[in-house]
Amino acid sequence: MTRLFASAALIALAAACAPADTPTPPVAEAGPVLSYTDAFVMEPIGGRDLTMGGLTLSVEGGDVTLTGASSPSFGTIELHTMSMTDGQMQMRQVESFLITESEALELKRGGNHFMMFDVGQDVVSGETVDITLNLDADGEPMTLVVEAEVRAIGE
Ligand SMILES: [Cu+2]
Repeated sequence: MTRLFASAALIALAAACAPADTPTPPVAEAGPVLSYTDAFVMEPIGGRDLTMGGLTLSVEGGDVTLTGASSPSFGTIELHTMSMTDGQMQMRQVESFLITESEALELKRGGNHFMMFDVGQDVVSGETVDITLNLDADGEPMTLVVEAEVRAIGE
């Protein structure tokens, strides 16, 4: 009787450790997995032909580097940082941004951001535009298409 009880408890424990609905992929196939939130683009102000955008990009399973971005809605997208120079905020183009498991990449107004040039007619507040992110995962190129919401100033 004692033996039967012990076996049942062991089976219950084993079942709890390996729930059937969460299969574990083989380690060899597990690469970095990206996810994003808050992808946006600002509607250009006063007919200007440039604007900025951002998103929060997280990774699990390894570090990745964001090396660039492109979109049918823009001629060019650059990666920019903001820094204080002689008491003035200045932006500067950079080659890449690193994203690690412990530190998500946050591109936003007033900080690191996407800079967009040659803005298409479809970049209108309330619409969404697709942006393709080019990434590098330890030498392996990756892409991620994100859907960015177009916002007007004040939204
Ligand atoms: Cu900029």
